[in-house]
Amino acid sequence: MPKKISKKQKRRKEQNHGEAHPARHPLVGIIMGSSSDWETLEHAVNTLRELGVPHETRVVSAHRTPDLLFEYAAGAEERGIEVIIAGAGGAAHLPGMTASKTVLPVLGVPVESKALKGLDSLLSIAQMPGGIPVGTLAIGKAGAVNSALFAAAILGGKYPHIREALRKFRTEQTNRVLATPDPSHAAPHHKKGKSA
Ligand code: RP5
Repeated sequence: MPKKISKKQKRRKEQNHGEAHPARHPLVGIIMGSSSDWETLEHAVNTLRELGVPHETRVVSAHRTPDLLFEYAAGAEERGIEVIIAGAGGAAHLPGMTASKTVLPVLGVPVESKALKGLDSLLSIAQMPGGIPVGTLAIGKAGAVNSALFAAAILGGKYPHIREALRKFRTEQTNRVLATPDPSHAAPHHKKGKSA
């Protein structure tokens, strides 16, 4: 028999887009190999903020703090994290090693490296052996933004308000493109090299 809920609970549920208690604890863990990766990963953070997705951010290095990496990855599920975004550059082992210690979905963001422009990061993250998947995004800012959108898409199956936030983001993006059909009249930031 369905459980009876009070008027107050019903009102709160309606305000919360159908969920009695929308999660306030971090659902997405964003980790990065170095604080130098922040200028890339901050785009993931900004996008999650825009979508209203609770998240946490940490520097966790596969090479410099391997024990912390194991602790973070192994404990994330128990702490209520549902998706991990891991960004790293160069010999980017962080996303793969994280994925090896958890069954949570891990999204890898290849950070653009100085020596090889992020191709090293991309291949290190994408070329996982069969059995331990890492969802690999594009190099740099575009990958960071998309990792957040992808995390929201995953969470949207369980949290209707996140799915609706994502739908709104997409509609607004479409409307922005349609609002400027002629690039010769566009604002200066539409010039080449400024997009994600
Ligand atoms: C990787 O090494 C990090 O993810 C970073 O992209 C790269 C360089 O780190 P720093 O030398 O700038 O700390 O582990």
